[in-house]
Amino acid sequence: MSSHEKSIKELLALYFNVIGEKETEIDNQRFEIQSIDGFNAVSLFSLIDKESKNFISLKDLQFFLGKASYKDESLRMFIHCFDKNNDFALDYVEFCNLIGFNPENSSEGEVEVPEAVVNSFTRLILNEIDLVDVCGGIASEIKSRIDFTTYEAFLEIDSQGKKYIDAESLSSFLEAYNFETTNVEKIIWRLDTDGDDRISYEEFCIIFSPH
Ligand SMILES: [Ca+2]
Ligand SMILES: [Ca+2]
Repeated sequence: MSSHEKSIKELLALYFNVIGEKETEIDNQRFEIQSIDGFNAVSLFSLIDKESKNFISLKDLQFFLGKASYKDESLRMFIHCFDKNNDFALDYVEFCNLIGFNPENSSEGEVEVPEAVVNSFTRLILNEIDLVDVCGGIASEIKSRIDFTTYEAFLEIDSQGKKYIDAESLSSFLEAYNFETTNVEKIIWRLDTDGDDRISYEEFCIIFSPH
């Protein structure tokens, strides 16, 4: 590492790049889980939802992860990423989104969950928690700069004034900092909460909210 302190713009580019790299890794993990013989989304959900509440809580995930090492706060943040209705828990559809599975393809049955599925899903959650930690660290660093304002940062990326960030504007931004642009769709998928394939200013503000 050089002693050069990164500029806000450099940190922003790094933030998006980290998401792209991690999201690619997680995406492979999602694919891996579903290709394991005996994978059944309903059964995996039921295994984690210990008391058949029809949702997965933080406690359920703590129990599922057992002795794995992670911070509870990061686990909570990770749940928040997939908790569309903000009730601090994951229902079946939110869970399916997490593993990239179409809930319409669910099949009945409380079959036993293969060990390989449990292990693969554990790795997926730990990867998700890692993503929360690394990105949270970079976002904190950005927010700690006294000359940072969310709107200026947004305009740096939305250089054409479209009022949203799409694959095109994000690619140009990352290119300017010599980062790969192959993962831009995955980055947008991660940060797009309303599913229009764009990052609006409101969605951008969520990343840097000053709580
Ligand atoms: Ca929820
Ligand atoms: Ca959006």
